[in-house]
Amino acid sequence: MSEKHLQTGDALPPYGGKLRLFAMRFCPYAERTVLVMNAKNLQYDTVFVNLDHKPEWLLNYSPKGTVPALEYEEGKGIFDSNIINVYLDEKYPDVPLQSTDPLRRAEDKIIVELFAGVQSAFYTAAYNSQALQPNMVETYHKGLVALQDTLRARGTKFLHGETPGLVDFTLFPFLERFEALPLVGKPEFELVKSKYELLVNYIEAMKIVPAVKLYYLSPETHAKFIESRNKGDANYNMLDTSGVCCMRPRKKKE
Ligand SMILES: N[C@@H](CCC(=O)N[C@@H](CS)C(=O)NCC(=O)O)C(=O)O
Repeated sequence: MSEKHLQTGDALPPYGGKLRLFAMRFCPYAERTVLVMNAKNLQYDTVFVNLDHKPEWLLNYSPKGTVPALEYEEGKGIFDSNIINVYLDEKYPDVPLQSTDPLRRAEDKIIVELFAGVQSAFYTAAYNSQALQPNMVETYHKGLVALQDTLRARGTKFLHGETPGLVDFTLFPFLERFEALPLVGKPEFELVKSKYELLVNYIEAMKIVPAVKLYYLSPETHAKFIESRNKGDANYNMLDTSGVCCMRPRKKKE
């Protein structure tokens, strides 16, 4: 998979006959869909896009210009991580990621809904720190304590059960990024092990789930991206190695 982000003026690569995901490598919403597609063992292509200089064709798949968007058939797209993920789960039921119990599905949605305040505090801390208020740090920790309490009450390895489900793949991309906050000067957002033992163990267990491991990035890498974006020059292609190839060792001079 090339990690190069296509931008304005770049051509849309030819359709390869598989599902195709439009994403940005550091976007937590796009990661939700990547994890779901990996967990379901789906064959798919990924096209990364530069969100500061969007390719014109992105709007054909995502009218609001957001990622993720999924090309489910040539030229036809749907967008929004939650919409895409439920679609994928219903369309490809071999590896089901939601409970069959409607009440449990509703409870999972409530977990995601309650997490929104935590997410939003993260975004402010990472990308708009002048606007950060003490009550946002409080909201962040309250939300995480509530999440830990839910994990404890469910008593399973993951929120979904003994294997992760949609609810886990929806929250994890944010949990992955929270560990970068202390590295960008926000120590008050650290998940201190003594307070968050169960939650930290859960995060560690998620990191080694094969669907996650394939796409996981370290806190240091996330911190680098956050810092580049805050300097006004988001380094989308930080991980791209497609240009670094094919250098033959030079012959020694005789
Ligand atoms: N509700 C959307 C949110 C997606 C979203 O906001 N993605 C960001 C990137 S992480 C985006 O595409 N932003 C558009 C932009 O920066 O112009 C979803 O769940 O897919």
